[in-house]
Formats: sequence, C-alpha cells, structure tokens
Amino acid sequence: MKGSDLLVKALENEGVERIFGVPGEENLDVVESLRGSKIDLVVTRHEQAAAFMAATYGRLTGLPGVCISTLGPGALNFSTGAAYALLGAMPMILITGQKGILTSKQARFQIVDVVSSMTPLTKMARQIVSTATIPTIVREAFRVARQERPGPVHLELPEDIAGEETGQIPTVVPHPIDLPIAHPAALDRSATMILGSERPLIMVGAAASRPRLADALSDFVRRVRIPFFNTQMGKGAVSGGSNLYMGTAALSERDYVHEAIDRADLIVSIGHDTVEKPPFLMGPGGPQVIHVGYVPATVEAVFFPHAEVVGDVGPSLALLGDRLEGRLKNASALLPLREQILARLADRATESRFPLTPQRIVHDVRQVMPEDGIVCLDNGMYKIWFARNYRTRLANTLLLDNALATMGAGLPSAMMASMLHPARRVLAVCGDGGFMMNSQEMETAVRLRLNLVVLILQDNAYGMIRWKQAVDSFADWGLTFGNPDFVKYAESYGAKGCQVDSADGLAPALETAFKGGGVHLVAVPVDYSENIRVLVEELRRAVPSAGSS
Ligand SMILES: Cc1ncc(C[n+]2csc(CCOP(=O)(O)OP(=O)(O)O)c2C)c(N)n1
Ligand SMILES: [Mg+2]
Repeated sequence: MKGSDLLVKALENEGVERIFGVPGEENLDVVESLRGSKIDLVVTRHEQAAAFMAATYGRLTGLPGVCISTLGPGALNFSTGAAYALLGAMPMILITGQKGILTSKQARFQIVDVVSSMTPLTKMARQIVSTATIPTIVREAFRVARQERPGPVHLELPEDIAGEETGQIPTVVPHPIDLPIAHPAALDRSATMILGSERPLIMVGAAASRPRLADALSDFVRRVRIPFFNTQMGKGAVSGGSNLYMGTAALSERDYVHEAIDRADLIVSIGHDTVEKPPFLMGPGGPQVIHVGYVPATVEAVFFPHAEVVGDVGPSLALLGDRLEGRLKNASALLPLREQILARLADRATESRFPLTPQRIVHDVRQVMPEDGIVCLDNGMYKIWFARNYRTRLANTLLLDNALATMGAGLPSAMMASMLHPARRVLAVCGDGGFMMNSQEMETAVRLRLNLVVLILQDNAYGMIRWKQAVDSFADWGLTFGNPDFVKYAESYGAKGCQVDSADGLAPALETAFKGGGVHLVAVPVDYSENIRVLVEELRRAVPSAGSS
C-alpha cells in the first residue's frame, strides 16, 4: 500500500463515486490507485470546468464534490472554481499534485506555492506531508467542506508522499452530526417581533436552497401564511407555496417586488447570505429585519438585522412556526400587491418580435421545462431576466450564480445536474460570451452521453457590460465580437445543433432537442433593447445597482 492508495481508500470511505479533473504526471500514483477502486475518474477539457462540476455536485447533494489537477498550471486553473464554491457555499474538495517535497531532481520547474494561492479561496488549504496523516486529513477536509457554512477545501499531495510505501492505516469512520437548534429566548424574541408587526414579509435567501431544507421551509411558510419573496439564489426554495410568492429581488431597489419590500415593516430573512448582490438596501428608518440562519448574520452597510435565530434552520423554523401559527392577524397585509407585481412581469412574454425579447425566451423556456426540469444559467444579461421572470416551484431548479457571478459555469453546472438527474430535463442557458469560455466541455458532455440541451443567446457581444455602458452614459464601444457557426460547432463535437430563425421557432426547437436525447445546442438571437426599456426607463432608476459584472 502506498500514499495514493490511502488517499483513495479515504475518499471511498467518504462515499465518493467520481472525481473530475485533468491529471498531471504528479498525480499518476493517484490515477493508478483510482484504477483499482470504485471511484470513476471523469476527465474534463479544462480544470475550471472540473471544479465547477465538483462544486455543483456539492451544491445539489450537500456532499462535497471532488476534483483533481496537477501542480502549478493545473492547480491555478482551479482558482475560479474554488472561489465559485467559496462564495456560493458549495462543499468541494480540490486535490492537487506537487513535486516531491523530500527530494526532487527538477529544481523549481513548475513549482508555484499552490497552498498559499488557495488559502484565501478555500475554507482550508493543506499540504499532506506524511502518509500517516492521510486518513485524518481527508476526514477533516470533508467535515470542514460540509459543515455550515459549506465551501471548498484544498489538499496538496506531493508525488513522493503519494508514491511512498506505507502500512495499513485505518480510515476514520464518519458519523452524522446534528446541528444545534436555535435558543428558545431567540425564538421568543423573534416571535414577539413578528406578532407585533403590521406588514410582515419573508425573504428566502441562498442558504434556503440547501438540499435538506426544502420541506421544513415550505411547511413554515404554509403555516404562517406570510407572503414571501426570494433572492436570486433562493429561487424555488419554497415549494408549492406559489400563492404567497411576491417575486424575486434580482435588482437591489425599485423593481416591482420592491413595492412590497418598501412597504414591509418587518422582514423575516431566512438564509440570506450577503455574498449575493443585495436584494434590498437597508438604511435608517427601514423595516425591522430578523435573520434566520445556520450561522450568524454578517453585518454590512446595507444589511444589519435587528434579531437573529441561529441554528439548524429547519427545526428552528418549526419551533418558530409553533409560536406563530394561527396567531398572526396581519400575515397577509402585503398580499394584495402580489397580483399587480406578477402581472407586470408577464409583460411582452408572448410578443412575436424577432430577434426574441428576453421575456419571450424566459416564457418559452418555462413552457418546455417540466416543474422538476433544471435550468442552469451562465452569467450575462439574461440572468436578471430569468431571476425576475422565471417561476420556480422546486428548490434548485434554477441554478444561477449570484455570488462570484463568474462566466463559464453554465455548461459545466448543467452537465453535473444532468449526471445527477438523468431522468429530468436539464437546460444550460448561456450567452455567446460565457458559452465560449468553456465550450470545449461539449466534448466531455458527448463522451459522457449526457442528455442535455444548451441554449445560446446570441447578441454577438458582452451584452451585460454593453448595457452597463449605456446605463452609465458611456459610448457604445469595444464590446462586440463574432461567433462561430454554432450549428457546425455543435456538430463537430458529435452533438446536434439548431439555429432558431423565427419567434415561434424557439419552443419547438427546445422540445425537439429534449425529445431527441443526447447533447443539443440551440442558438437563438436575442433583442436586448428591452434592457434599457424595462430595466432602466420603466423602473426609472438613475443607476441600477443590479447585475453581475
Ligand atoms: C469570468 C468573467 N469575466 C468577465 C465577467 C464580467 N461580465 C459579466 S457579464 C459579461 C458579459 C456576458 O456576455 P455573454 O455571455 O455574451 O452574455 P450577454 O450579457 O451578452 O447575454 C461580462 C464580460 C464575469 N462576470 N466573469
Ligand atoms: Mg452576448
């Protein structure tokens, strides 16, 4: 048995089934140990995509996803993925190789201090310096990655430690950990505030999308019957409670949903994580805010709660619900605003203009996606439209990144969703800019025989930045580009391609793609003049503070 065998045994002990990545020569002992194990090695065409896939595994399952790379160049390609998981609170383990640390005949060739580079991007970054510590370090890495607030952990395994012969060292057996539930005093204090409020509102934030929370959160909302809105990353977390849904805060102020937010005198903020672009801006004289979370709130200039309910969110909400159910006289005070807010969002959703309006694209996508279908967004202008207009009824059915807001994660995150849920429809929605940042993974998707549709919105530009340029009265300059022929591009990977050339062509093209199975690419031109008309002029905002640049 050698160090790499111990590592792989420790990974098996954690229930790992797949590792994503691009190995280098420093990982070859690990690759050989994987060959004799139950764990699959899924090679990608860029380390960044492997990290996005592992992070999305963590996001969707609550268990750390694992990715592997070589030293220096490969490890540095993990940086964006590590930051994506850190800001997005996604459990993940990044394993990187290194030259031998005891002896090395390669001087400083390819050597970068990867542990230092990973330290600010992870919850923990460690070099393994002895085979004897491998089982405990791996167990600790998985614990740290998984525990609230979840995130990435980096382990560097130098090639001489990986190849070193060693005896059997037992793995550490994992056990379930139950989180503490909020203190009764905190629950009483918050219940008194909520009972005394005249116009309460619930806000559902990013941590509400943790896989284990959906049922308890939905029960709470149904019991107290307070209308709710969500942040972008909280979309779908309340299942079925759609008659209490007031909208999504995709902008920070002055959107339709802010008519309700601005009138609320108390907001119960469940699982809000201030990595998200602010869903509303707190200031003097605003509503009282109660933070309900796994961990205490972070105080910011625009978010400073007045009370906190900290602990395992599901059971804590059940106890809060016991104190409130049937006793709230004003629960539905803001509900009359709901219809007009939602009606205005449906504006132009069926317009037959070509190129298509973003509203029409969102509408047609919703039509072909079943309730449990998963839409994975890359980052671009359309993210704001999907966040505002796409209705979700199940947690984690609209995966978007309102934390690092990186381009390039749309396709890899959809690939992971499709691997985890092969029977569900999975759609990646990417701009022509973001898609091309990781489009090489079309090969991985075809090789893995995934069922996946990729929708590309063509404006031949970095549209979101162009929009900001216009909003800030800069000249329209420098942000356009050309595109490949997307149909031929898809076909060259062995995928199917389709170019939409009429307003009524999108929904049937998506339907045909899903029915056909395999990997499909559908390209559709988008008319972004609506960005200014709706998101600037109609909302009459001097400088919008939303977005993802
Ligand atoms: C990796 C990365 N680079 C740059 C940005 C800044 N940025 C945000 S949106 C955007 C344009 C996106 O263009 P595209 O993917 O074509 O989508 P569109 O807005 O045109 O629909 C850019 C450059 C970013 N968020 N991430
Ligand atoms: Mg574009």
